[in-house]
Amino acid sequence: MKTLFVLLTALLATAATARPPNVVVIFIDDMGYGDIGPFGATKQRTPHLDRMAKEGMKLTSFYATPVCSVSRAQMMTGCYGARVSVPGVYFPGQSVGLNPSEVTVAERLKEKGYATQMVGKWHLGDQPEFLPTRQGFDHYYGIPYSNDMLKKSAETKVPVVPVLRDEKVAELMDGEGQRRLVELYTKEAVDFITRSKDQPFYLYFAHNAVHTPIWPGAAFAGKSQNGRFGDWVEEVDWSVGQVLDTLRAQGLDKDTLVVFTSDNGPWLVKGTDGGSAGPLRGGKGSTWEGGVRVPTLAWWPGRVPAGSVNDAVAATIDLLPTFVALAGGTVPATPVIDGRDITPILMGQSKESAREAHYYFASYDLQAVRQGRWKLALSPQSDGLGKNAAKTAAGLRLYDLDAEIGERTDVAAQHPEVVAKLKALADKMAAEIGGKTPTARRPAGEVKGAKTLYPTADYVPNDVKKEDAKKPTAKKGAKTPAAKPVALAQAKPGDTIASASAPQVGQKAFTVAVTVETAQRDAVILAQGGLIGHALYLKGGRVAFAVRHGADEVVEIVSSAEVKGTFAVTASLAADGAMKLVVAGQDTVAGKAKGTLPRQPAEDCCVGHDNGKPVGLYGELKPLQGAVSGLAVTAP
Ligand SMILES: [Ca+2]
Ligand SMILES: [Ca+2]
Repeated sequence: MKTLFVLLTALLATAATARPPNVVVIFIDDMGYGDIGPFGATKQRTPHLDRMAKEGMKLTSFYATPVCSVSRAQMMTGCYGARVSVPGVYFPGQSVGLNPSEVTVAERLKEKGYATQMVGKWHLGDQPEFLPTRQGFDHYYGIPYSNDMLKKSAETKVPVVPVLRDEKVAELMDGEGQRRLVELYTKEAVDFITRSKDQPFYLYFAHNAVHTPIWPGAAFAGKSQNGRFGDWVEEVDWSVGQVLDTLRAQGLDKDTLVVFTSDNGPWLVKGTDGGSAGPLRGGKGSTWEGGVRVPTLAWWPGRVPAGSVNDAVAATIDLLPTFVALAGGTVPATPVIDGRDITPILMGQSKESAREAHYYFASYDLQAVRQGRWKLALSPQSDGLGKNAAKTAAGLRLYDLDAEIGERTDVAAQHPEVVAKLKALADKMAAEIGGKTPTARRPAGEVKGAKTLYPTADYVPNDVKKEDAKKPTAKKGAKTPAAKPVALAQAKPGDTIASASAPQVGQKAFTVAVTVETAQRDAVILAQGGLIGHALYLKGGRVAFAVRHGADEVVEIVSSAEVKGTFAVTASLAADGAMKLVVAGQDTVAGKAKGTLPRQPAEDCCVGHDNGKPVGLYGELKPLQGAVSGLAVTAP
């Protein structure tokens, strides 16, 4: 009798703890709301995603954040980026990253016995302490940041990105080499699934596609009706098909939840190399819907209702608690997370958001809040990163997203009670984790002696950069270094000068002079700064000069004639904001910025490239292949 009882108990235990589902997240970089078939794309074909949607659920109000690293932090921690001190994008060799003490979804699933693998773009810090293998992943294969963050190899002088296997550089990949990326990543993902079929597994598959530069594989190049961007979307679709087919072939389709989503909206300033936000306003970098609402599908045959659509508000922050719940675990009450279990939404049992409201942060600035159909905008919003957009009116604006998804009509005056309710929610959240004096923000990870993952010829040590980053916050009117001409005469394309050592151009008139020799029609000549700064570049064969005062405040002037071969340029910004560009001593154009730059640009001064937030309205962000001479930035 006793034996039988033990046997029964064992059987019941087995039934109660049936194998938890495998979890696969396919995360695309910079894919817009309108870029795949299930969300209305017609220019590129996505048959595998079309099928995934037919067999699963379309989530039409699913949110990432305006930029890469923040969305990835949210996915990993279940928290808004502002809570875990991930406000923006990380660059190679930075001393900061997602704090290793944060408990990631990979760590939580590993605790539950999952095999964990990450393939692709990490972007939560590239120092060893921050890598996926230190955050719960058994193994890692991929580029640890964006595919446009190439740095010159010290050995070959060729701009490359590193492909890591676990924590070691497996390959240094140049631009053209990225044509192999989707295929390499897909093989890695398929191998992992095949190898792990006998235990629950978590695969986090984060493509570098379809972020610029656009490098579709040879089999896809020239095949779509939407240029190389469409080609790369079609290759990503192929990759999704490979993953789903492998799950079917291994008999794992009924045991696996697959979520397909993107990290932010399309990078609109990239033109045909950027995607489409469909009916939404704005793109990457924006807290308008187009910047953050992303095309999302959930698939789990037999569990997620086939062919369903759910418009409940959900987000990357909800994935951690959902996966942990499906794995039979619970997320502890502390440290606090922002996400909630959305299993009832995915299973078609609920059309209600699992959270009281959704908060739209741009860095630490809480710009908007959504509850149900209502979205209250609290700050002026730009249309996107590097986009020359009209600045929106300040003040509270209320949009009815059910009535008008494109956010054009402010209905605040008609619904004062909704405005008041949402404003109160926003104030509470902003006090907690927004702004400069939050009450509940946790620290970022930080290491000493940061360096790039491979010897680079164009890297400025991080501790120098950090000091620079502090300088611009000096109070207005504070003493700036003695004004004197800075000799850049020795600088070559590819050189980077840290902010503190760069020409001091805050709050003063300045002139850039240079002679350029190149056959290119699009290339950066000089870029100083990011959200604040100036840039000189070639755009469609003409010379352009841009002065930027903020995300959506940039004035660009362009020479009237095309240039060829070797030409001299001077560009100046006067104390009253007057801009002047003189090419070859004769072609003169003028413009008007709102004044001098308010402070010294925090980002680097880059010769022949732009390594950070784009200053100029580049047609194409291409490094200069050619020579510069006599480069000088003088601030009298
Ligand atoms: Ca992105
Ligand atoms: Ca951790």
